[in-house]
Amino acid sequence: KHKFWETQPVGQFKDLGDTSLPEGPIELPTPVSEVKQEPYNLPSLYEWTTCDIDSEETCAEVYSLLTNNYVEDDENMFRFNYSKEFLRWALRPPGYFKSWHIGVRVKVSKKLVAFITGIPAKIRVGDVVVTKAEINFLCVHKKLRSKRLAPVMIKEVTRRVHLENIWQAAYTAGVVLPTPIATCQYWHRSLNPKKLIDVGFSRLGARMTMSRTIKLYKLPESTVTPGFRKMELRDVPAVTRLLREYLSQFIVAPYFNEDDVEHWLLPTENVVDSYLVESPETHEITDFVSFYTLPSSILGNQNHSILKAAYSYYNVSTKTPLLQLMNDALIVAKQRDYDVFNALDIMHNESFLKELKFGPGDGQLHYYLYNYRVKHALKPSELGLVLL
Ligand code: MYA
Ligand code: JJ1
Repeated sequence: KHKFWETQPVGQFKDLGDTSLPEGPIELPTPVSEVKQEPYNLPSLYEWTTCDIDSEETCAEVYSLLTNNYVEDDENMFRFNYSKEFLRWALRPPGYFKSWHIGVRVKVSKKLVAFITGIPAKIRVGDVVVTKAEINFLCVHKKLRSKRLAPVMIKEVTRRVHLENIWQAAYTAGVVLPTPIATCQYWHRSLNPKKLIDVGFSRLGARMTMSRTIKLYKLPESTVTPGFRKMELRDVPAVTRLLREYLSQFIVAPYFNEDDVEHWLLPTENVVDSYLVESPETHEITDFVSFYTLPSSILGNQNHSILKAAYSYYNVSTKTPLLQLMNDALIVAKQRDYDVFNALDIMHNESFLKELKFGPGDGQLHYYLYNYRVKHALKPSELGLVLL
């Protein structure tokens, strides 16, 4: 059934529930000198390219490939539209490798027709800290689908990760593959219900009118938590301490240092937004909320072409109730004209989703590890990791 995935060091469906298998790496590393030195073979019309995402021209090519060919919902009404600034942020964290930003071009025309990326990151699984690659943005042009290009791209990124002496990876997908470590549900909070209904993102509920719906989702004009403000560079040490302590309660979570926090959480206009609560008395930083900006193209609507979506990222509550913190995040997102605020049912998110009028979406997100077995699948609430 999975001709490719059956050959890979991932948990196999047939091993589900076999508790005799040990937790940890499935295959042992080999010396880097024994890693295949040449790229995998592509069909003869295509060639590998390393994408220099710093180059405006290359970044625009990647942007356009993804904008026209990346992930859609199950009814093909919306397609992720990651911005160029977002791609640069997502692909250049501390210690990134340019060689892990891999494209495929048509030899004759040089047109970019496929893409896959890795970035290095540390993750903690139980008590074990693992250096891994996070794989994302796997995309094959619509006209080249089902030709088994994806397995070649996955093998090639694996080879380049191995060349850096890294042997594990994490990734997420909307499709079921062997074998998810967790399956999470998307939830959506309407901020601009009229537009969401007009474009088919949501529907008018039974016995609801448009004006009752607008009233239902109304939010205060301004945030309510005293000491709520945008995160700044000077906050990096305190936010790192807060986040590390908070993430230690989840079974799988990133293992962030200050450089990571500066890169991933310091606000970047239209990419990532972070707010914190600084106690007006002690000036202590007690709470934190963040979201990233990922618009979707609206396919085939006369009146609207872009859906502006915020995605819940890392949130920490120690003093302010998480419910209140997230309500303030919704208020900020509404002020900034987002149409919808999305969240997964991971970490402690279940505690606010229903009360803050999020509704379950029709999409799921499956989390995977490559070459690392976990004994039991995790509940979403045991997961402390957000991939972009
Ligand atoms: S998830 C986002 C994926 N992208 C999209 O959904 C965009 C729209 N779709 C496409 O561009 C294509 O449909 C893609 C497949 C490129 C997805 N993850 O070439 P094919 C398997 C993994 O004929 P195509 C993200 O970016 C499929 O089961 N495998 O198919 C994370 C089959 O194998 P098998 C996938 O449709 C990516 C084979 O590919 C996925 O033309 C993580 C068919 O190949 C998927 N999302 O192209 C990648 N979809 O026969 C893994 C299909 O066995 C990383 N397939 O069932 C692993 C870790 C690597 C590093 C390790 C380091 C140590
Ligand atoms: O956005 C998603 N679904 C929306 C739109 C559905 C349109 C028809 N298919 C949805 N809307 C309902 C919202 C409603 C608001 C009021 C309260 C009740 C709910 O459900 C879904 C997620 O739910 N998104 C996708 O399907 C996109 C793909 C998700 C998989 C992503 C793979 C990521 C790749 C990783 O790198």
